[in-house]
Amino acid sequence: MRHQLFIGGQFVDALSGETQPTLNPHDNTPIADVAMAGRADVDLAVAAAQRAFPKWSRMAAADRGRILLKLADLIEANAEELARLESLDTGHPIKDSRALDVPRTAACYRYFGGMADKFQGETIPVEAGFLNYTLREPVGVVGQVVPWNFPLMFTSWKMAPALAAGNTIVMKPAEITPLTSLKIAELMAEAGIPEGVVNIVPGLGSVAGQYIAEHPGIAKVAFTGSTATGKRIVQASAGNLKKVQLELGGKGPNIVFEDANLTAAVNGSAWAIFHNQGQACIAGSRLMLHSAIADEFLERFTTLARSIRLGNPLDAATEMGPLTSALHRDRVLSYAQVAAEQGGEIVAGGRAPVAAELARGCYVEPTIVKARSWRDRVAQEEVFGPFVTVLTFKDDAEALEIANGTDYGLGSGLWTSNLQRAHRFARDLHAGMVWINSYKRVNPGSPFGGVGQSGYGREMGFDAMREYTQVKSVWVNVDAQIPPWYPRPAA
Ligand code: TAP
Repeated sequence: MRHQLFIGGQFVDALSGETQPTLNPHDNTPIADVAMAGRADVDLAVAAAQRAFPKWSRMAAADRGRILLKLADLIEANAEELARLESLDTGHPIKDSRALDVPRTAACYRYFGGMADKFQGETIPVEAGFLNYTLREPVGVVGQVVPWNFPLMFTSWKMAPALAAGNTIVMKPAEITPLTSLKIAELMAEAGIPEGVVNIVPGLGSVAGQYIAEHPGIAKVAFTGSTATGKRIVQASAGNLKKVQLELGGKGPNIVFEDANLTAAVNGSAWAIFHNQGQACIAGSRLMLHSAIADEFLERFTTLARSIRLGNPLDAATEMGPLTSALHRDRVLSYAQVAAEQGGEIVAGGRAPVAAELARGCYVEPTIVKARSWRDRVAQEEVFGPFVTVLTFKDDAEALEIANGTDYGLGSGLWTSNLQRAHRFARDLHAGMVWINSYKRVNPGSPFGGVGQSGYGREMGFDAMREYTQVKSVWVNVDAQIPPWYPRPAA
């Protein structure tokens, strides 16, 4: 198979002719060759998006919405193909791609399709004789750079609100997981999104991604990925003072108090870290246990972790697939060494599975590490794999100190039956999202994003529409008052 860039409504080769294979992380065999965009291709994509902007932005909002609703229907009609492509390219277990990634993607386009003609400006009560109102205008051409962990869903989180608000798009998927973005481009054309409104340019982050962040023709850049790359994007965006939206890393505290329902907490905490092989910015990667229940909890949690079925992502029985690339697998495994060097205890995993059928893939066993201190590297750095660091605490004050003791502030969770404690922690946690007696819930209506080194701006909900629009304030002199500043006799 061979895939091209999508620019100006056409699938085209990169001007350089360059391609790169995308690999199946189950066995590292090539799935397809994909064209790699360079700077000249990004220039073409920006020019196409600029040409498409006037018509798309002035189209009746309800008509833009109707197109997005049709796209949601087409995603559902092509659900199985999208689920298989996503699993093949990323390693997501097919049961998750079917039950979560594809339905959530359709739901996101449907939500913002419905939102398109409901997001509005305001009238402001100002001094007598004047009408003041605001217009929410699209920003222009937006650049969007997404990572490899949830390519299908994350492109919808970025493209749906941007399109509903009337922007046009240059999107760069991660070079290792471009396949579902290119399939969505095809469905967008079928849904009636005019040519040039969405342009997809797979390519290297250091080339195509960096140039999107620098490009003078792009008015805003929205990025999901590592904090280090996010900072590079902020620097690159300074040339034309782009709006920047960043959804970066996390080291989510998942706190289990002594009064929690342990069955629910064990199950939810396993989901918090092991879903998608732990490759999630909101993963509950710091499991914090009250000392009174720590031993019992850890025993049950370890038994559950060891029972998770690893296997080919295309097998419907698989509960955990491979990590998305060999490079990343090696990075995750290197943290077992980091843990050992700092006196941590590896309770489970910390290695690749030994089963012969998994030997060529990017697999890592569910890994549980007891850290000596919450200041250790394994309790501070984002590992981004099936790797959970266990910490204990003795009371609420210590729990809060540990939970807020990182530079990140994205997802967080707590398990307790004490209502006041639950809301007190919801207030005091340094985080963009808090789940109480649950973990990792998302919905297109609920704002998603972080604080501190986890970035700024919010995806989804009304907040996403605010991110993809700018406010214009309009003043009207309705009583035709003559300004009093230079009183002179009337002519
Ligand atoms: P990043 O470098 O942040 O990659 C994310 C996206 O940014 C990819 O599309 C990448 O392109 C692109 N990119 C890379 N350099 C860029 C630049 N200078 N300008 C613009 N775009 C650029 O992440 P990674 O290296 O793949 O993973 C490293 C670590 O980042 C992970 O271990 C994890 O801790 C974190 N991470 C976090 C998230 C989330 S959801 N917050 C997602 C992925 C990774 P290419 O990949 O095509 O080069």
